[in-house]
Amino acid sequence: MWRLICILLVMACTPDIEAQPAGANYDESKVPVYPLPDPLIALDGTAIKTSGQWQKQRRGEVLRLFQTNVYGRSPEPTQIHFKQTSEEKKALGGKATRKEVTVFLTGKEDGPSMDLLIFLPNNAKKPVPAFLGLNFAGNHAVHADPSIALARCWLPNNRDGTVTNNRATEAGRGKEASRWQVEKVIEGGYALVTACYCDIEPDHAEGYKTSIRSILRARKAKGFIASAEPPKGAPADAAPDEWGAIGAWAFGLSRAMDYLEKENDIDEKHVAVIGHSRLGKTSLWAGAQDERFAIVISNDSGEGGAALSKRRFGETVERINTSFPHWFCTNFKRYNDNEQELPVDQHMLISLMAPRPAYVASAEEDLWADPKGEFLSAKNAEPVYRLFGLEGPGVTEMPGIDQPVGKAIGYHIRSGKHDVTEYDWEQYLRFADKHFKK
Ligand code: GTR
Repeated sequence: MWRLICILLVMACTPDIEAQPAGANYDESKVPVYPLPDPLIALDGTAIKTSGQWQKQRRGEVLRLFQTNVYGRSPEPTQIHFKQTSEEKKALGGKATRKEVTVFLTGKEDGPSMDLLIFLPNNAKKPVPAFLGLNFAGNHAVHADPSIALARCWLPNNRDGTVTNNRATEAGRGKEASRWQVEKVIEGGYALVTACYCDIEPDHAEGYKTSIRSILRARKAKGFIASAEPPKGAPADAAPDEWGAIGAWAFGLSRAMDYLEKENDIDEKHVAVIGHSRLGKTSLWAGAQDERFAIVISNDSGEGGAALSKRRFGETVERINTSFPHWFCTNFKRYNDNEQELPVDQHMLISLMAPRPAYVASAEEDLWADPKGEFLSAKNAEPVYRLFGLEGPGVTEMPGIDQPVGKAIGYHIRSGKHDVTEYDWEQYLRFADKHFKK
């Protein structure tokens, strides 16, 4: 009886811990000693002291380390072709123009495609700055507007009836609206551009078979060397540094950007790329590779996103590679339970955004994503931003709950759970106003 009472007492006192997946370390005192690789020491030992040296020598090196060890190499950009499928000039009660555009990723109408949903503010001087991000549940889930086309792609089944037989249903309309805050974005004078990530690759271990990953590989993969062990979540003869699903989704974001360069109403020089969770990992990897993204935002991206892997707090490399064998390249599996051997950590991914503004956000109850590790990544990217005369988070200690900090690198830890909320969007809009509307 006493034992039961003690267990119940412990559970009542640790609600955050109980809300997280079991079997992970949530104890700060168990974080190992973890020397971080120095972003400012090049592979040949040169100390990087100027922004010019960073841009010429070190940036490319760091990018290659992430390609080789974490996300894999992406193929060359393809030539897209696109078709507008709808336009409503009086959307959101007249406040916005809503468009839908299909982007054909290999330029061919019988090839893979993604459906963009675009909201443009009617009362703003064109071209407008924009937020671009992938969504989890289909464009129709982003806003309840019944004219938005239902997602056509494979989606994970959901017992709530929003997806059956891996197809979207009417019940899913507006399901993710709180995560997108369309009205707020429009009122702020920004466009919102989104597509469903499963358009680019269905999110499961065999998703590559029907995605752009296989289609481009058939054309371009000659240079790849097969791995010793058959990889999971990738073709049997995949090279150890061949791209995974995160690479494919990031590739999709870059192709969306190709379209935005052709969209007259959007100012392509002021596009912020945003993503939540696995799609936050994706927005970071897209922003690292494609410098056209003028602001890069990571919302609760955690392991393989903004969080430092070497801390082994919450989700670990082994856990993520086991649950999601298709997300990263095969080489990343070498670091299962072996994070200390990683030649990079995620502060170096944030560094790749410099001098462009970046924003990292955490949530207090999202220990699985390691909020402190996310903050430390932002903080340890600061030396690279300093080469450009810029300040990062600015503070030395992690800020309190709901107290945003930072100049060129913004950071906040919000109260509440793993999610994207109105509060998060308020911070991103303020950050974008500061940098885009100077
Ligand atoms: C979790 C995964 C996290 C995060 C999250 C999400 O299951 O462990 O890395 O990506 O999914 O995307 O919602």
